[in-house]
Amino acid sequence: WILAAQDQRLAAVREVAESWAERKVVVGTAIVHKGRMLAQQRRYPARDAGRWELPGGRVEPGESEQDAVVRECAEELDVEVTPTGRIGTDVPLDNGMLLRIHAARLVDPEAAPRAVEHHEVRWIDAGELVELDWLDADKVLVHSLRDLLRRR
Ligand code: 9L3
Ligand code: MG
Repeated sequence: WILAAQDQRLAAVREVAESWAERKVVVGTAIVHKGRMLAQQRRYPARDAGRWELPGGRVEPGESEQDAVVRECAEELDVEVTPTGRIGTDVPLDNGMLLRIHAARLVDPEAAPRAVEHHEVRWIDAGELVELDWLDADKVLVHSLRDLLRRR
């Protein structure tokens, strides 16, 4: 029965791993520039209005995560970015998707991101990072993001 129990446990682990792997991904972007990171304040839906997030959105079918990062930053911030690698852990979202963060830098360091569809965009330092009213999912990543800022 020990072997049977082990089999059952393995099957359960495999089931969780597979369901996780099938989840759709929402990318978030940690744009770092001169020791600060860009945060944006949501305008909708109503329950998220006023709360802060990293720029990003759903990865479209057939699109790579890096392409989604570049597209979303162009749409939401009107800037061109280069993704440089993943940060932190995947965070499960209420809608069943996973939030996955990519670090990025501005292609043109002089470019000024603007809030196209958000209330506000703000360059924040490590101190402001821990104080902002983040969306629940983004809040999980605050420690990883602080490490990222300290490394740059
Ligand atoms: N979401 C959470 N944190 C983020 C981003 C970019 C997105 N940093 C959540 C909010 C929505 C979903 O993912 O429920 C899809 O994002 P969007 O298309 O509304 O930006
Ligand atoms: Mg978005």
